[in-house]
Amino acid sequence: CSTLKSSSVSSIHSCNWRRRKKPRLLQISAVSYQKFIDFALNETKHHAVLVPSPLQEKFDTLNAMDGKTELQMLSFQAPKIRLLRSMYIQNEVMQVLDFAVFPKPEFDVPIFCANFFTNASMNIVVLDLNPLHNTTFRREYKEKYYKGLMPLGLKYAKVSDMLGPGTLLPWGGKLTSESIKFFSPIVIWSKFTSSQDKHDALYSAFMEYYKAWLELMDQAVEGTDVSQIMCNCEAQHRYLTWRAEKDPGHGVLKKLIGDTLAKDLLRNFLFSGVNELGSKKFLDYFPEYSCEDGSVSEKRSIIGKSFENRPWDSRGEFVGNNSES
Ligand code: BLA
Repeated sequence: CSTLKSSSVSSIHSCNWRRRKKPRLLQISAVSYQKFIDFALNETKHHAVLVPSPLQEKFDTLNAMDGKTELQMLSFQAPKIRLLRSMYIQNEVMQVLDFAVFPKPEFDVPIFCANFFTNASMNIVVLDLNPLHNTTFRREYKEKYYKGLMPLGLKYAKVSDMLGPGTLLPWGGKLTSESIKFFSPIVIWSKFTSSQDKHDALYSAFMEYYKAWLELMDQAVEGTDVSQIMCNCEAQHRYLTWRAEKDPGHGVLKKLIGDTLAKDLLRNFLFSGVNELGSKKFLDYFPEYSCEDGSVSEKRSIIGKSFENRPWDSRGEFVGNNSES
């Protein structure tokens, strides 16, 4: 199926199908994340001198085992950016973007994170400035970065969460509970069927969030306190360790390029730094995943899924599941 049904077309009241309004169909080929990448790279060039990352030589274009899917990888670095990398996957029935920017450990700026998965029936979207430090316990970190971003977050949260179902980028419902710690109060987490309006809203959110991130980066002052830099480094390593092991995209990648290549891509490209920024292992950070024989549990979540609704209030205070009925 190469067409997507717009969500607004079901006319269940009509008893005569012939008279139904013609559904507005969105071709999967009409969804392209290429323009997101082009925007981000162009915009970054206005703020920093990007140079290709050494990773670019090894990770460029990959053809999947099905002979129909292409994976395109891009990677850069800049004076304040340890790694800007993008992976764009496309075939006739699927479009995936995984775009992230990791600051150098001298900077405690959040990690820019855009993960969009689109197939014929569904879009799964995470867009965020992932905090390096916990925004509930490290109040000063939350103040420093998210206080000023709350209006932006609210603009999209209002559109998404407060007007009820059928609106632009609604909260995606329950998710792996462990993931929420890696998200900020302004995260856009959404699941929706494709429509032009929703894809336009997503592009606009992406542009605004990315510009906001670039401004944080512009203002960021290089840390000189060694213990602070080490703390940033460990926070980034913990994040990379989590994602290299438990990211929900693993299954799709393994299917496309096989276990060995997928693991290589995850550890040496997408979450590059996991082998270099620290020596702790997954179970050192997340001991609850330990099996009796000392191996890492294959489960994605130990706690299970939660957060039916957005677990932050309009001031960005974590309210957990309180808002659930
Ligand atoms: C689903 N992707 C999800 C979900 C989340 C994310 C929260 C819902 C399932 C869950 O609760 O785990 C994304 N989770 C994130 C992100 C972070 C996190 C960004 O913890 C960051 C800290 N998604 C991709 C890529 C692919 C992909 C590259 O980003 C495929 C190559 C696929 N994501 C994908 C699929 C699902 C999904 C297929 C639905 C399947 C599932 O829920 O297991």
